[in-house]
Amino acid sequence: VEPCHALPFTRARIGSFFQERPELKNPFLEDALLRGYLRRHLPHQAVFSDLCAFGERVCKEVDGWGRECEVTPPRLVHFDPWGRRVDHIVTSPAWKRMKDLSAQEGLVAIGYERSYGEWSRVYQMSKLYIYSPSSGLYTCPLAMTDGAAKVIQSLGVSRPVEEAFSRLTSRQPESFWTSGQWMTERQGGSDVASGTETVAVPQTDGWYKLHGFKWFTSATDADMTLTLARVQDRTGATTPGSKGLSLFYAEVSRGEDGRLRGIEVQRLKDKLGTRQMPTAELLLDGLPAHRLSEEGRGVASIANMLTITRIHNSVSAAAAMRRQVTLDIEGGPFSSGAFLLMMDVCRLLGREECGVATQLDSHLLRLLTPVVKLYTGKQAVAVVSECLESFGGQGYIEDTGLPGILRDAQVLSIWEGTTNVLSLDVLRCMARSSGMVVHAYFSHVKSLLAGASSVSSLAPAVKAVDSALSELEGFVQAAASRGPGYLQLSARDLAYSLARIYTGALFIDHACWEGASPSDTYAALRWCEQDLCPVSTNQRRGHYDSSTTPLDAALVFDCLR
Ligand code: UCC
Ligand code: FAD
Repeated sequence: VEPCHALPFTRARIGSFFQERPELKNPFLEDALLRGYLRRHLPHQAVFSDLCAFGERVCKEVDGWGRECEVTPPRLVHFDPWGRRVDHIVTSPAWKRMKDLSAQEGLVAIGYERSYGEWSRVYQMSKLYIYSPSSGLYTCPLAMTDGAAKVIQSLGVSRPVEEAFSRLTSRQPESFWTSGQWMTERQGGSDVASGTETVAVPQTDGWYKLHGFKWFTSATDADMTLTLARVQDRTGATTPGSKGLSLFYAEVSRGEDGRLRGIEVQRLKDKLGTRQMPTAELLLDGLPAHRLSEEGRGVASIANMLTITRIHNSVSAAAAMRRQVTLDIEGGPFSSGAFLLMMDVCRLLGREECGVATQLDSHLLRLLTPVVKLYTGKQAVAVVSECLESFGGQGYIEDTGLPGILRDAQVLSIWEGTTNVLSLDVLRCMARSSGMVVHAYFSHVKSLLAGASSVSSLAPAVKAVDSALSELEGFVQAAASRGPGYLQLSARDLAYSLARIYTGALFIDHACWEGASPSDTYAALRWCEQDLCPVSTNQRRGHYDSSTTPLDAALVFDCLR
């Protein structure tokens, strides 16, 4: 008989194999593509030192706070012990530390200080990219804060929003403010033009009082918000549709009785993911507000906020994929593609904000903002899911922290405009620019390819992008004569094609750079092996023909039998 101590699985012995816990290392030092991109475009020692130090802070300190936010979700206290209504949203100490950190590290401020001119946005977004997967979703309030600052700056930093602007862009934790973005109401968040019921009642002092119900308000512990409402005339009437919407600024503050001024927090949402962050339903019952836009220009005025938050969304999507890939191995080309596309949009944003954008840059920024948001949002769910699976059963175990990444990824394609709605936004900007946006796209992709014409190792990739581009050109010309219905049916595939072809050109361009590595070339070749122009493939299959639509509907609703 073997002595007991030599036998495995006996008494207290539980076997010798333990799966290694994935260890987070400095996300800046671990990311060759990020460092390569910055070496190429923003080779400032101070930026590298800051990102390296921040990366160290993220893995040693901040990542733990992010986990603390996940396991200590916010809760709502409606009443104080004596029965008085307080509507207090209690957040974790880690969530509060995230706010201070965001100010100290300049996570919003960098975009407005513009110390690196047109590359300041690339610097800011690089920092957010490192931070996002460890942030406990604090990137959500930061996105809205950035968006609010952008709206105020574009409409004019004057009273009474001067102070708000300086707080939103402050590096001092004691003065730093975050903003909300209250758009969605119960009748629907995509079509805010018909879904918004909130009314703004003019007051004698020039301010307004808002009455309405906001159905989704995230990071509701914010200090202020931007929101939409319909101004009532003397008879109490309002204008329906988009033309009746105006943009308002409101502070979230408490009166002497401790109650929120003009707001009741109905409840916190019980969400699939993003649990680290409060998302509330709010009754606005006389919320004091200042009208920021001209009457009826609410949607056009908040569009700047949408641009910024959609870009932040893409940063988070690319970062989620990247983090999963560093913890595991799946999804490499997708995470790199998302990075290049997202960074290029940040580059364009920086150029526009510094007044150096050409017309082509501005058209590209308008077109690529919905494209990058919708494409990376969808990719993130697929890539994160695949990475989870590669951990086997452990990927499904809650206290590994892995499932939360998948839950959080799912929201990236819903908020800030769903995939369908952003695909329609692509059509909107194409239609309203009399062909200029499309022209900018084609000529920029061609110029990126031209730079690679003599690089033989990239020839298959160049050929693939070039032929996909011709197919896309053919599709756009043919679709123009078939009316808006045809384009709407193809809108998703069109947006995906725009994303894949443009990303292919960016991969090629990056691989041509003298500092590029062989793996950059390989990544370009791999990216370009996929169907780069699904809209053309599906057009050939007849997917958008009028005869196909009723069949598709029948298939979905199962009435073909
Ligand atoms: O979800 C939300 C917050 C989540 C938390 C934050 C997370 C941030 C990321 C963090 C990372 C972790 S807030 C709710 C977001 N809601 C949406 O995104 C709404 C989605 N729906 C749309 O985007 C629709 O397309 C609408 C609402 C914009 C459509 O409205 P209208 O009124 O029907 O649109 P119109 O009539 O076509 O356009 C009205 C004006 C036009 O300007 P003018 O009048 O000058 O011609 C348009 O050109 O608005 C302009 N416009 C735009 N401009 C419309 N969309 C845009 C745009 N995207 N960019 C520039
Ligand atoms: P709907 O608009 O009803 O859409 C339902 C479906 O119909 C979607 O698949 C959509 O793609 C599709 N659809 C809609 N219109 C069309 C069309 N014309 N053609 C084809 N398909 C269409 N909102 C805020 O304002 N502030 C916040 O802080 C905020 N935080 C959020 C936090 C979380 C966690 C979530 C999940 C949502 C949050 N939202 C917030 C709301 C979010 O912006 C909306 O959920 C989103 O815009 C979609 O609106 P909806 O939910 O009303 O869906």
